[in-house]
Amino acid sequence: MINDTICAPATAMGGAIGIIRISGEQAIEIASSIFSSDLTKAEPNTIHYGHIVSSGKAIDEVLVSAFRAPHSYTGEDSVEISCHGSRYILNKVLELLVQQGCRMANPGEFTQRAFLNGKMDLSQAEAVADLIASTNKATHQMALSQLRGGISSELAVLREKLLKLTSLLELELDFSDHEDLEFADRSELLELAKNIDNKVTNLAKSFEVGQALKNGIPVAIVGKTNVGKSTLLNRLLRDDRAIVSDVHGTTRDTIEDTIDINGITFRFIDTAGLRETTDTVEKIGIERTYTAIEKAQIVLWVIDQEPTESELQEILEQIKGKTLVIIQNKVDSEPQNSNKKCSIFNVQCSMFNVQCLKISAKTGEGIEALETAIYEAANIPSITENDVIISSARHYDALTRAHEHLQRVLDGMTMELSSDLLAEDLRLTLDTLSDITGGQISTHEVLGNIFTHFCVGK
Ligand SMILES: Nc1nc2c(ncn2[C@@H]2O[C@H](COP(=O)(O)OP(=O)(O)OP(=O)(O)O)[C@@H](O)[C@H]2O)c(=O)[nH]1
Ligand SMILES: [Mg+2]
Repeated sequence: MINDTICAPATAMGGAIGIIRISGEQAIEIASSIFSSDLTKAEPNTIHYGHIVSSGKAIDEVLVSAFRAPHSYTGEDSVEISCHGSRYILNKVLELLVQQGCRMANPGEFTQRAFLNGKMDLSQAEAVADLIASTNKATHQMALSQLRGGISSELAVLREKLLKLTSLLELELDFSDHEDLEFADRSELLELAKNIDNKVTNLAKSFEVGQALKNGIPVAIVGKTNVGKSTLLNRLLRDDRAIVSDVHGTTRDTIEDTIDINGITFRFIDTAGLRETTDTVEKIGIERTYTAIEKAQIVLWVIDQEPTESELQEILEQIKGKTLVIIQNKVDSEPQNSNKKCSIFNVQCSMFNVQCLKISAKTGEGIEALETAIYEAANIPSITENDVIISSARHYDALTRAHEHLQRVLDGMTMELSSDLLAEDLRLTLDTLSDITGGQISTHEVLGNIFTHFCVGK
């Protein structure tokens, strides 16, 4: 029901100030009924000082902001009450509001109303949740671009092109018996369709970057037992996260944590050291190491002495398809006269075109250079708020389906199918793309699914 009036705390409990949000037809009347002065004549976008009153007693000294439809976040009459952040006060005010006829809002219900009232499209509404959840510069930029309509405007351009293609094909159909009329060249239409498909595919491809930025780029730390993997994890996290000991096989399970390097989140995964073992638990741990390698984008292979050429080749064999950085640890315990800069190891690595670094996880030597190497290995394109990057699985799914429909259009065109057969797939492409902005979505189930991931009060 969209015409009831909802309320919810909009701030986390425990701050100096707590804000309660109310939205709906009765928002101003209900707020007025618990406020020390009359708000029903309040001008739009005004702030009022006074008290929240219950049975003639003041509960708190507050500021009340009043917004009139359609100029509010939800597009409805809305009120925000700024109280002191006490849990007691906030609960009391909410209780009074419910007594006066408000309903407690579901998660994301304010934003859902903003969408249903046409204040934003669905991709922008989703960006609100991403903006709140953003933890670093990259995720902030992505959410901001989406909120400002980045995806929506890219899709609007695609829509224009698809409509043009559809109408040109329809023209062929309508006048196909007029032999003397000339139509747009089929090869031109094919170019147009290819151009649309390229754009759709590129957007879908950006999902990989979007996912990596959102969840952190997975970096597995692997190698034989006792080489200092867990010490390295702790050093990178600047935290005593994993147990370190000189016993071989200390780490039995994968241990994950994230840090930001230059505004990008990396998810480091410390793993059980690789060795032959008969221990059942350790075996399971080692299986998990291989799973971690599979899932990682970057693998840091740690060794504690110069590898032989065959060892190096063995490592390269195991890490196919991943970005590999070989790390020789424990340089602090290397003999004084060993040349740290130029070794056979370095020469070999450059022969195999692999990055290699010498560090001491114990003293911190070489860690800064390692962080730079990890950042470079991630190969993240620099992102500005104007770049459109897909970070939602729902959008990715729609783009993949749109690409499939477009493929059928392209195949049909090369097979010179008639326009009416192509039109159906073109219509499906349009429908699928408009799922992203919410043009076609009306079922409660789909909307409910999207908005339950929001926090209450947003
Ligand atoms: N001298 C020196 N010792 C180190 C360094 N890094 C780790 N160690 C020592 O090497 C031993 C093993 O370190 P861990 O970090 O537990 O090694 P690991 O690779 O996680 O070992 P497993 O979990 O058994 O696979 C410990 O005694 C560490 O103190 C280093 O840079 N220099
Ligand atoms: Mg360990």
